[in-house]
Amino acid sequence: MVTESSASFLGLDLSTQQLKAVIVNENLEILHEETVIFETHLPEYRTNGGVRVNKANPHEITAPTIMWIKALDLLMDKLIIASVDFSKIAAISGTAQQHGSVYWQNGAEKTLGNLDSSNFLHTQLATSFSVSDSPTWMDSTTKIECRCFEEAVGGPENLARITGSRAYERFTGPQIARISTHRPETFKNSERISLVSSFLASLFLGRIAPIDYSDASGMNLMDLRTKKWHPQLLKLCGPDIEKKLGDPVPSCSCLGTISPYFVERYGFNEKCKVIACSGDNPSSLIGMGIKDDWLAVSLGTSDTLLIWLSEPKTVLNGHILCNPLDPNAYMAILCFKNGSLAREKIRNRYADKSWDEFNELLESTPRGNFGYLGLHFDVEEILIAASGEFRYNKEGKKLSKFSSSEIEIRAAIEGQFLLRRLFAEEIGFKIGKGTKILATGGASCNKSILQVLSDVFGCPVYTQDNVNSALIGAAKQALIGFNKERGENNRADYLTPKLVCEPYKNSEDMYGPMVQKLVQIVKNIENESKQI
Ligand code: XUL
Repeated sequence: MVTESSASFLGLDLSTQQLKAVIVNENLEILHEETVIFETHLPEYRTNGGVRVNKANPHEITAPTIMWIKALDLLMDKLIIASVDFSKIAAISGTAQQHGSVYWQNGAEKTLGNLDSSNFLHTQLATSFSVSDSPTWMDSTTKIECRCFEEAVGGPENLARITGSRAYERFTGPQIARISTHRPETFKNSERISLVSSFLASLFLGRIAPIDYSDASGMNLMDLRTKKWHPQLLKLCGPDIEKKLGDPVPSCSCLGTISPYFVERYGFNEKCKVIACSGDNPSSLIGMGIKDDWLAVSLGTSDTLLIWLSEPKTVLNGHILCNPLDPNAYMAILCFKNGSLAREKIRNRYADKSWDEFNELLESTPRGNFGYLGLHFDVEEILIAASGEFRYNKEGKKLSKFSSSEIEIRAAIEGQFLLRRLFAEEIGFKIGKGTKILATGGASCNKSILQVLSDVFGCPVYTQDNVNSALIGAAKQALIGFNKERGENNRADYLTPKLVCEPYKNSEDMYGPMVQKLVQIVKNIENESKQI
């Protein structure tokens, strides 16, 4: 019997490269953590970083669905070896890469409900998928379908207003439409279609789990405001699609109790609750504990900004999703491809590959950099259709290079954060007295870089110890869902961010006008790139 004092919560993260589990207590203190890395622990599936790129069509990037299930079998064994007492787990939830899709073969739900607890999941579910390689978020094969989605509702603006995003190739609606037109028989033989998150929940539930509102808003299919599938868009996905998808449910809903398979095989309590799983970005928002006065900035290979919004804005750049913590609120995601790789390139070129030297040079230049600004798009940027290096002086005149390494370094870092601020404000982030930034990801350990972030946004910057916010978010979803089911409120915040730097007093006088200038610069860059 799960008692109040002994209850623990299991969170899973089915991401592109690995499957992770964390077990926490009611204070979100970590009791156990285990990982299965697809490429190294499951080499038989021959993936690179967990995915396969089709040599004949490099836009097609998939992952073997059954590999994810075998990873769960392995992960459960690792948790047994770590002496986890499964009977104490009161609730389970999960997070997964967004947009990817899973196609269940006719009859799969019956198999899922009648699993033999003496055998692995992956052997029993080996023939349960009509599409053996799941399209992932990295896939970009759906240009044609994207056009159809936008045309069906009168253009990209309308699609963004209805679903939160203009059509994106990795979004699940266009992905499903591609399968139904290219492989109509396969589509017909698909009893149900899941997102990767709802697929994960289904394994624990023993039946096909519904999709939660937040992850559903990454499909170009759901009306953000009504939380219902949009009929005209649904039609583009093929016959009987409504039945195949099922109705979306509020995030953190309790879906039911754990399947007998897990009770018999691992000794879970039969009352253990399965809470709706979600996408990694919504789960990160939960894991970081941010509220409406916070901006989360993840400084990784790419830089991602998560923003709490009370109203959905219609923008062509970025994504608006349903907020996983508040059904009346929304969240925005802004993804910038040129993050750490661009910072490292600058370090290698101008600071002799040393972060110490880089920081020294960055700190030796004045804030505002005499008006010199640099934008480095080594790979084509997502929110600006451009690639290349761009340098400007105070008057907005284009230059081919700056006069010193320190000016190059500050220009590049200020350029990155000014650009992030421009798009964050455009999508509805309001910088005010109480606004704060939570920095995560690899570069968040660099205080000199965080100081520039703080100055450019005019907000204090915090960090927190727990790095895998999506995973901790999944465990928190389990806790939230469990408490909701018992009619109890949740404590708002469990994690305690640490203040790292505060903006200098006059920073807004410096950077406010620079953001304004950037509006025209971005327009010029886009026009230039169109002409090439
Ligand atoms: C978000 C997106 C990625 C994936 C990564 O739109 O495509 O962040 O969720 O797992």
